[in-house]
Amino acid sequence: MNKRKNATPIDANAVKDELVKKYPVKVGRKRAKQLLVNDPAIEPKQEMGANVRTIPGIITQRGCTYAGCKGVVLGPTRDILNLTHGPIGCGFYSWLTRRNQTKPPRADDPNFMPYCFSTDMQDENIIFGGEKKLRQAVQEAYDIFKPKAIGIFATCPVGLIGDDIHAVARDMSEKLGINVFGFSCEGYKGVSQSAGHHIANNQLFKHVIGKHPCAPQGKFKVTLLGEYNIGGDGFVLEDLFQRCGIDLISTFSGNSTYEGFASAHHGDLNVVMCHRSINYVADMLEKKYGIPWFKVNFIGAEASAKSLRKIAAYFEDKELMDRVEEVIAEEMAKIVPVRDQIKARSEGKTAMMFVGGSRAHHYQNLFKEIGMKIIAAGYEFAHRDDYEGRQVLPTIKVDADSRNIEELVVKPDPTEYRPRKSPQDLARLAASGFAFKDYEGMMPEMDKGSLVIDDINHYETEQLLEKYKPDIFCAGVKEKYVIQKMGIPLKQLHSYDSGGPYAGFTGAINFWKDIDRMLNSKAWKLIDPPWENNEPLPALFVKEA
Ligand code: CFM
Repeated sequence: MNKRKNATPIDANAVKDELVKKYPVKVGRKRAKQLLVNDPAIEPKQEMGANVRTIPGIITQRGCTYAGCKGVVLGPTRDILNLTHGPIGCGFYSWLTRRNQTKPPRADDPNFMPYCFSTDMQDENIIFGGEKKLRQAVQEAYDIFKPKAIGIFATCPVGLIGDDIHAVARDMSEKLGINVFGFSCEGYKGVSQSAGHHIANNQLFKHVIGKHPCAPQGKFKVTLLGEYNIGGDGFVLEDLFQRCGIDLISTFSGNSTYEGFASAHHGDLNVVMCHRSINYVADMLEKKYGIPWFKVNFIGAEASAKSLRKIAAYFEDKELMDRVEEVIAEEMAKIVPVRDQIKARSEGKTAMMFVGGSRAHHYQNLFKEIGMKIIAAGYEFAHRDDYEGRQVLPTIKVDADSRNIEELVVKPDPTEYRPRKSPQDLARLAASGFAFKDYEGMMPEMDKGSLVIDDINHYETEQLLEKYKPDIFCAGVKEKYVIQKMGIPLKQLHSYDSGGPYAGFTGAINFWKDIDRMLNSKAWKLIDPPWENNEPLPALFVKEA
């Protein structure tokens, strides 16, 4: 047995109390609302504190609003020229570090992703204003690349000095005759990158979606929302859909194009992968164009099979259903031997995962399929609905920070609204077990007694590792090396380290093989974590009166 394993089971409530007690009283009170010992059966349901400001001084895992807008939502689109108006670091650090991939079908198709565009603001632009420089940059970008659309992204200093990026966008759009639009996604605009997703999607909805008049060909037209082609996940799904005979007309926004966004209103179904970043787009597409949506999950073999079956059942087409079953059978024949072989080594091992706004939930499936146990999980920036389920939406308190982010009022389009299913069809499908517009969230699927922590910080992470000694920890690059120095392997669930794809069936095999290697590497046992040999240095966060 691993010398670092605990002999007795851990009392999660005691761990929670201890974590919270270490803080100054006011801070502890706030953190206690974001730290729960899960109990899915309890009534009334547990309420998770989420989407609130990180307390200053705490080392959070979160990113900024600009990152969520420019890096996450628009980053994977290859033919919109994304121009950061700001200091060079903002553009540089949001450029491809997420490993989002793209594949233009022809060699001469536009692909701007290998470039990082920025106005490179200097002190004099901050003092005298940067609009002139921005105009010049848009002109220069147009002259060199002739894109069909340019997106302008505001960074913190732009908001502080008051440059009007939208006025520049309007003028330049008129002058150049292309679609130029701005994103007021200053880093401080919201409490996390989640606000940036919303700003990005609102602008796409206003300026791009619905602009392409010709409907793409296809019998079963689907748009995939919230799949960002990290490590090639989107490529796996494109292939899977094609083999099943499902026509993927648009993805938001993995391997995406301007035309794909502009054609999304021609789809007959929207399926949502990452609920956090895009659920409002699904709602708006339904209201404006009459396209129903439901949640899917292509992380995990069982989850992928279930999602494919759900799509086929929606279209109520026997041929499609049969083809989907054939593909699932082919894939499962490859999955089962690998899964069982790895499961023999991984069964009963423990994992913790603290990532983003959807993967801390989705990846639990992959671990469970190889018999592993999730002892603690949490999101960086998700909202209560991602933890507790969408039924809590009407009860979420709108605070000053969320009021800061525009909520679009959407009405049925006078010419393009066309309900894809009649109310009777929807009711019949619902009666057969279909859950439209629904997401149950992470907590109902987690074990009783597991810890759920929102916006975990570095201190809490270290404490969890020391107390629980999990077999693997999943987070991002900021955490990776600190945690590995403690003798615990860390799998990056943002960029997948250098691995992936992890979506669909082939992705599941890739993931299990990577996890198997990490769990069974002897290297970790050679590292002595600091708590084994060193006396802890006593310290207080602030001196309490
Ligand atoms: Fe959605 Fe994402 Fe995520 Fe996200 Fe992200 Fe990401 Fe993520 Mo990193 S859109 S919420 S802002 S699934 S970049 S592809 S991995 S934190 S869990």
